[in-house]
Amino acid sequence: MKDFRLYAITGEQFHPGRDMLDVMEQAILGGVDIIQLRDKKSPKAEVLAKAKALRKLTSRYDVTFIVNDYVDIALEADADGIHLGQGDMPLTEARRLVGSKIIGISTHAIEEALLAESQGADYIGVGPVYRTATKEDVVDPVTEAYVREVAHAIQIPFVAIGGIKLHNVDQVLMAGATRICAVSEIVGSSNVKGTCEAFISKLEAK
Ligand code: TZP
Ligand code: MG
Repeated sequence: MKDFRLYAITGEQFHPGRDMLDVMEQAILGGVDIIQLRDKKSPKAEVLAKAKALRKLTSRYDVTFIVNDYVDIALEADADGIHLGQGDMPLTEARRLVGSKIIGISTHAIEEALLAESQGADYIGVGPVYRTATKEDVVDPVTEAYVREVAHAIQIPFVAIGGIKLHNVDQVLMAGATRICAVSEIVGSSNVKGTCEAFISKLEAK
């Protein structure tokens, strides 16, 4: 897959009254190079419509586009890939359906990371690094120790996620992350583009 540094995920609850496509375009203009549609609430037809709109937007900027949870929507919207959690469709089954598209897998422990890598995941998510209210199910933070562990043990790209803010991202980079994902800090910002630019300068300073 095309490599990336700053990964943004949609979180419409963080920007009431603002258009999701506008927010994501500001994120792209600020330097985000991969976007995930994550919508666990809307009816599927609406998720599909959002996926198609985001596909158009990301194509215009040559930004990678990933759909969370829904393999069928990823295929129908011609996303670049899908992102699956530990409780979703098994990676091997997803691979049969999406062929060479990107498959990202959420991991919370080194055994999950190694399994995802051995089964052919294109990248893994590592988190939640810190406490976050964005994820509905309560999961204990994996802490910077898990980031350090993955950085040593895994060859495929990994992205740190969960509670990452401008004020603590340096610690995550110090632990060995070179790719960062943030939801609330980016889409909830009153200056989405500026926040992304600030993340990028920290990633570049590393
Ligand atoms: N997976 C692990 S943590 C998380 C997801 C989707 C949410 C991260 O959101 P935030 O607002 O950046 O803490
Ligand atoms: Mg999922």
